[in-house]
Amino acid sequence: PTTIYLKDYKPFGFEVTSVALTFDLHPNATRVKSRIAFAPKPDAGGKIFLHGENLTLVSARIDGEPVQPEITTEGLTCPVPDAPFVWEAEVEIDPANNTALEGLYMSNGMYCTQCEAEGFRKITYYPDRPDVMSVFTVTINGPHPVLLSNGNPVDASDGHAEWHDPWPKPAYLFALVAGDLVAHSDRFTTRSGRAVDLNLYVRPGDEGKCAFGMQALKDSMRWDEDVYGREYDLDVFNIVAVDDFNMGAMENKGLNIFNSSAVLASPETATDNNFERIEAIIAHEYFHNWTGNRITCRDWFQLCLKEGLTVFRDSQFTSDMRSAPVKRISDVIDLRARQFPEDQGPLAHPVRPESFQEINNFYTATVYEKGAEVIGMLRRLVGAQGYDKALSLYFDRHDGQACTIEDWLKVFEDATGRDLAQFKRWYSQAGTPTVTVRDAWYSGTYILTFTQDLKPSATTPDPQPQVIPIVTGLLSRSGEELVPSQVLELTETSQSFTFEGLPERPIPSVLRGFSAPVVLHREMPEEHQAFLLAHDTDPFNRWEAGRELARASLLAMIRDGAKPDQRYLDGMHAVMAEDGLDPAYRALMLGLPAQSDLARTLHDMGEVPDPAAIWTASETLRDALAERLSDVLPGLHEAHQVREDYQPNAEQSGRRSLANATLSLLARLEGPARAQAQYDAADNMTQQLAALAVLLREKAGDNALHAFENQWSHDRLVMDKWFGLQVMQAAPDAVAATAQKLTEHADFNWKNPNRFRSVLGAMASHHAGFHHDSGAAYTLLADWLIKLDPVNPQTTARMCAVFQTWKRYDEGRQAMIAAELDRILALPELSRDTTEMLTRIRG
Ligand code: B3K
Ligand code: ZN
Repeated sequence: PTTIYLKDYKPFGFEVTSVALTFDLHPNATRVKSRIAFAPKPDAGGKIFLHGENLTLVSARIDGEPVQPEITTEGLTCPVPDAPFVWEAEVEIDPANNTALEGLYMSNGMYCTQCEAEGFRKITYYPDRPDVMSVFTVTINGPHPVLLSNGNPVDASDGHAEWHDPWPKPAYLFALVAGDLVAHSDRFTTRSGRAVDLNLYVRPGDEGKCAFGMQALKDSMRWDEDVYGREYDLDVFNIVAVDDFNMGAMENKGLNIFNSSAVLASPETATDNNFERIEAIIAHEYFHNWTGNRITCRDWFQLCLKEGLTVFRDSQFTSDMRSAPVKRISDVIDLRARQFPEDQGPLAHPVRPESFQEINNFYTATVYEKGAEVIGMLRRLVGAQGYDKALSLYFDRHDGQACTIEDWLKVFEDATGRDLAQFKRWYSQAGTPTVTVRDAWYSGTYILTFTQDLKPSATTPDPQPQVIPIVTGLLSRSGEELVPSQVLELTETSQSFTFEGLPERPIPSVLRGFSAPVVLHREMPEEHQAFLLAHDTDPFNRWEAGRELARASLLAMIRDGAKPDQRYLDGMHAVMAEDGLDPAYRALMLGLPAQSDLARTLHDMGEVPDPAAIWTASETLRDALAERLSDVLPGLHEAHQVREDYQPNAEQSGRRSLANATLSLLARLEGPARAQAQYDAADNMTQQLAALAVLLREKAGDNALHAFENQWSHDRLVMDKWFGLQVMQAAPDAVAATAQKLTEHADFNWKNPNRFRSVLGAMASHHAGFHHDSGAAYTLLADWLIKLDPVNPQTTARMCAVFQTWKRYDEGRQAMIAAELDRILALPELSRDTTEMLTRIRG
């Protein structure tokens, strides 16, 4: 496979002045006619290269004259005039057999597309690169009631539709949908008075799951006007729900296409978490209209330009719509679970990678989530006003362009006068910095000393110090804020910050709000964490203090056979008794560090993690927590029942999450009766699924499991939960067998990415089950990756990442995993996607 380098970037030799496409739809023989106006730039060189894959070329003309281009598996090359010319081609494609779900494909009888990153070349010959932007007109012919493409509708009759998108766009934002769909419609009037038709298209039967997504869309449109001054720019905004989809959703101009799991929801079928995720994804795709579509990426190395920024914007939106501290804590949990392993293992790459083989492998937590963290740091460093100024300049200066990270940082430099040369290392260096903090006190003077350390990695062999904003406050022994939060800018390898004239030695609260994506080591007494858990005024750090106590307790239990730490248990008891504290926040407090995260910590300490020991310690600590809270759990459970009609808002879902967290702990004390009662009475999926999870864990779930299946066998999205939960709640030694059994279920439609992930993804995320010393889960997963790769390389490659932490474990496990990796790598026809992933992981 060829490696592509950022340093080799060259602009395309032609302007594309206009694009007209005509689709004659047929499941196995769709005809695509293209008419593309090209204008050569001075150095065009007399011939053109157009990408094209899996296309049958029927005819090609230049200025009306037939031509015979030279065709390879990657595209075609053709001599061209040195003046503007019109390229016309007709190709045939086979959507019904496109199981990779990239390009034009079929899902349950409907046609749909996925072009990002390089899928348009599977539709027709074209310069399929994001810096080539053009205006598209699309005609669709086919016997379907709904025929959609980008932009505004210009003409429609039976079996025929014409669309025109006035905004120049790269081909990756092209979309087409055709099928027997129904619309849930609404309207939105923009700030300047443009009336926009909104439609959410779904398969008949799913109409009842649209209202929430539509409201989220309207909220997003209003929010982007209010907060970023960005208005929508077409007369229609369409969203389509598709069952077979490789990721969450796609921001095609004016025609967003969604995995149905990322948009469809009703109280009976979706959980509170589903609702929140849907709201965030709708916002994310909508926000791309400005950050991604109006301003796009010059090349795929700049992916974080649109993704980091759009994730940052959707996090701001969720913080505004719901609870900001709860959102921040959830994002950090997610970052530690998904991005840290990537940054600290063989797949580590900078937020802006400098080389790749298959770009689809770089839609990663590093590009997305760390990319968003980097913008959060930038905003802290230049302040909210500086950020707003820079963003206005970004939109003014770059609207309609395909940009780079250099353009992005220049806007901040010009708007704020700040030099960002060192800050740019966040984009070019891979790895998670470790920051160590210690303190000293000399009669009234308090000194905090920080050191930063970044381990060399394949892509960053010689790491340099980064700019790390560390938000810090100092508390008195009675919990008063002696020095309010301020940003300490760590720019050197080691640096001290001095605070004078303090009345007493303070307790520091460091890295408030998780102000930088680092691993923080506090060289301080553990009593500090107990104090901060009780007193910190920063909600993130208060939660973090609880986490740190839990982590320390678990590590001591694992390494020294210690008993659960009383300070942690007492601290939790005090927090649970604080009635004024947001229930959602208290529910988060009750969680433990992820078992995979404990494995990472042990590995960092130079030890070999034992997944079974981590599991046992976590279970023991949860049992101890239930014991310690036994006097308050029934009251908490009762007080947080929601008796009003179900609403998926933050307030109600917060109460449900605390009630369900207490239900789960109570079952450890008193058995499954309460969960069974909740299951029987449940009238929404949040309550039903939470109860089922407890019943399964308590090995009392057989009846409920059957009832659930009977009740929901007609609903694909709900059945995904049924499949997944059984694996998630299995004991470690039963995980592989449970997953194996489920793959034999008649409804295990493995070609559907959601269903595949519901079983095999759940298995891989069960730390102790996946790493059970039998190795059964490794083998089962490898078997299925081998089966899926020829059908859907993208989803296969993505799932390979679960092996990325393999070198943390003992020799026996490493040998078993290596054998599975080698078994897959030995396949003669292995996809480029999977080959790249496994080669990097294998090392
Ligand atoms: N931009 C798409 C992701 C495309 C993934 C291609 N393999 C969704 C998003 O980030 O909004
Ligand atoms: Zn995105």
